[in-house]
Amino acid sequence: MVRQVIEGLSSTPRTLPTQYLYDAKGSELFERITHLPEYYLTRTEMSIFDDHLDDMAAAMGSDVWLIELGSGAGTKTLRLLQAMREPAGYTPIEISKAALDASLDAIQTEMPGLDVQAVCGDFTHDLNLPETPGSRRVVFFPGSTIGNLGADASRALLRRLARWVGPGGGLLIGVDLIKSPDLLVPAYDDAAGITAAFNLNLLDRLNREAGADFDRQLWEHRAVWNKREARMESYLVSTRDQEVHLAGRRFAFSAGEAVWTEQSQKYSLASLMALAQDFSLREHWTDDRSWCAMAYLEVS
Ligand code: AVI
Repeated sequence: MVRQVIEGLSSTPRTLPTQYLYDAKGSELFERITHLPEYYLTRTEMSIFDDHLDDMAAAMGSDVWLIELGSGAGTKTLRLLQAMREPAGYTPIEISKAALDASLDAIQTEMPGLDVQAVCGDFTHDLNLPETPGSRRVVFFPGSTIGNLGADASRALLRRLARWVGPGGGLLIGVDLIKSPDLLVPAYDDAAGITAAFNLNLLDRLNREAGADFDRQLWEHRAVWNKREARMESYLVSTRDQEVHLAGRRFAFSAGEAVWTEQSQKYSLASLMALAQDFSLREHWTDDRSWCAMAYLEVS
């Protein structure tokens, strides 16, 4: 963490590593974000699920071993598994042991006969997956989480997923579609300030875990729509000239200087498929307003 933070604060523009937004407090704040009136994403994806669950299960076919990336609470997954025709098994991949255990409890209670082989780990790294002989693998990756990775990392992940599932294997992926900044900016800068608290919590974590001395009162959250790159960008902006210390180093910030903490890529189907070069688009589903999409892709 210390190495990554020093690297980020020494680069131009300055950055802080996105993955550290999700400590216990950050995960709790993100859960609150998903219920905010301005944050349409979770609700909209759920409506696509409600309307098209059976179509998704049908597109995936039978005898499928479902692999889920970042399974979290796993509410959608249980419904998907129940809609699938005799799933061969289920592998949730989740970095948080506590979240993994909670989702496994729910699945095992509701579907006691299902073969479940969980992996506690980081799906952005190569992992050893359980053997799934005789069944087709489909990766389930909802929530537009791919949008937080950046183009290079998401391309690399999609390439790895294609290897994991192999020829004929699939990917059911949820993405947030390009839309007006009038909707996007409030979604990432809500009136109640929960997204601001989520972003600022990163500073508390770096103080606690990396020995930094950020004063969170001297920083502000900012959300910006980058039209050219089709992504929302979150920053922490220094409200005055100040110095921050970390691991024996001194970082000077001027008033108004912005440190980039997160990106949320927005997609068209074409831009998604340009990243997912090993896959072909089989089917996709959207909501009434075409705000979000679930796409089913297969390795040809
Ligand atoms: C998890 N991820 C898809 C969220 C997003 O919309 O990019 C994270 C988030 N950051 C601020 N609000 C939500």
